[in-house]
Amino acid sequence: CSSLLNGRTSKRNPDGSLSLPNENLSKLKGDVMYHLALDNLNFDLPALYGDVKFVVMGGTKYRMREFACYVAELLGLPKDPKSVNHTKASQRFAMYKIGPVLSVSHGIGIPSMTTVLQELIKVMFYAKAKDPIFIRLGTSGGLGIPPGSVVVSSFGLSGTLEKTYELPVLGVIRKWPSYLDKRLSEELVCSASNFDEFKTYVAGTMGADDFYRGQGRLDGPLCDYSEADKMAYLDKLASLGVKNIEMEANAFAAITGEAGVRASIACVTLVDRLQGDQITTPKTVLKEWQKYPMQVVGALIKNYVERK
Ligand code: R2B
Ligand code: URA
Repeated sequence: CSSLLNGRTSKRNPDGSLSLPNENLSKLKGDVMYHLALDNLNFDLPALYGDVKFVVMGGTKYRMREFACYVAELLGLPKDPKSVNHTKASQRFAMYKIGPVLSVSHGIGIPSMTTVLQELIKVMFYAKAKDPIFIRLGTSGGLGIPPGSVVVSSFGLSGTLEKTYELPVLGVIRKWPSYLDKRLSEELVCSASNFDEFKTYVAGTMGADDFYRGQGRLDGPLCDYSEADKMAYLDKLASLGVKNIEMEANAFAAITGEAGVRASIACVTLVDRLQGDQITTPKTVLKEWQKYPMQVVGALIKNYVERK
């Protein structure tokens, strides 16, 4: 596979650093990234994060610490010496830095994820990081594929079956396209070909606003549709090229796209939603499966570091 990591979009400066279109930022005396407990007056962001190439995000603090340790081992770097959680003061999320990699938790769902994502984009902007790549590592429910498979997302689909991210802004519903970087996903698939333990698919991913009814489940505390309705919905998703459902994909795709950062999503599937709703696989097995997207992204990062 060839290296495709140096693509550009028009939103970046010639040196690859981000050029954000929000003119209000230049009028601020200082900018506080509140949920990361960082700001650009008291922290030397270029010195701290100017060398970051990969911002890897995932739901839980635990998983993102594990990913940081895994990357340290892979790159032969010391494990985050004092287990430094760079955002500890925020008491919200966790952020670890290993060489050119930031490993950051984002919680569950679009509002939590987009809050951290937008602050991380600003950190990369102030740090003048060159061509930073954003990747979400996640878990999901699969559609007609074996649990324990990896899906690299080509687009995010909204709960209303559009390839968009919808947000009410100033009282009006706005929509942005939710496609991910094609070449980066090809690179991830190429990395995945190093592993035989799991299958990897490139497909659409639905970003639902809820785990239960929002994903057509029958097992929530509230349910007002039939099993036939659920199956018709899941079949419709599958016919639109969707192979997995999680809770962030369309927003992650849209915000990174609008900000001009290259991005991809690699999720493991924990259940085949065409077979059931509950995740009954033992925790030990789930923990093993959650390593699969880490291995895929880890291989991509190692390849980049070795070629540099
Ligand atoms: C996948 O798993 C979480 C819900 O269990 C959510 O963050 C997601 O996208
Ligand atoms: N995460 C989700 O959002 N849905 C699933 O079915 C599994 C994990």
